[in-house]
Amino acid sequence: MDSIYGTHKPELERTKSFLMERIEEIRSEMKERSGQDPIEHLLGRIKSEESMREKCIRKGLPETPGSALQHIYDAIGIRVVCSFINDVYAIRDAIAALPGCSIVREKDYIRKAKPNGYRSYHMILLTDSGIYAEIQLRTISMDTWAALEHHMKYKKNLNGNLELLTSELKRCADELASTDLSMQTLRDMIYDEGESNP
Ligand code: 0O2
Repeated sequence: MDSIYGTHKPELERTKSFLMERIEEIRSEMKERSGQDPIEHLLGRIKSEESMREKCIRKGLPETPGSALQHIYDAIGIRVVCSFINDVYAIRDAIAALPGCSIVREKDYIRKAKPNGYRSYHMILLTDSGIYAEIQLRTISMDTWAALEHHMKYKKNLNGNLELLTSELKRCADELASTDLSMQTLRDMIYDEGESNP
């Protein structure tokens, strides 16, 4: 079977590397300025053939390179996981200012969480070479929660417990969000204190 990406896989790999290198540069600059690494970890992937085909079907699109590259925007997915919320927004601003690409769409699921408790900042970028990429920015807590919720979605035999699990996950998401805010406040206090007492 032909690839869902046609002959464009190398171009996708190059664009993914280009964007990840730019984010590493943003990371180094911020680290040099503040003395702290704003990123806990950075991941990039090309969506698997199977997952892209499944997404085309789900969206009622033909399983073609045109759908995968022009109508679905996350053939390239990059995840930036930060320790603190302020770093998420600082990196978002730096990505928005990058030459060589523009923002097509943004969703702030941190300020406005999804009803299930999902939190993350999503950006869809379009590079000057016409390739789309989805960037997800989130804190470690948000990332841990999303991973667990993702596993639950694919786990069978939860029938009886589904309602309880869903409401408990939502409760955990809200508690983690509140802890993220407290941790940010503590960090601000530690560093403000440090600056006034050199
Ligand atoms: P995968 O397998 O993770 O890539 P889209 O479907 O992307 O065209 P939509 O629905 O507006 O448009 O996208 P949204 O809301 O920006 O979400 C896109 C991606 O965010 C998802 O990709 C997930 O990775 C993640 N995401 C969104 N909502 C949730 C959620 O409730 N829980 C978890 N764990 N992740 C979520 P895919 O393609 O659905 O899946």
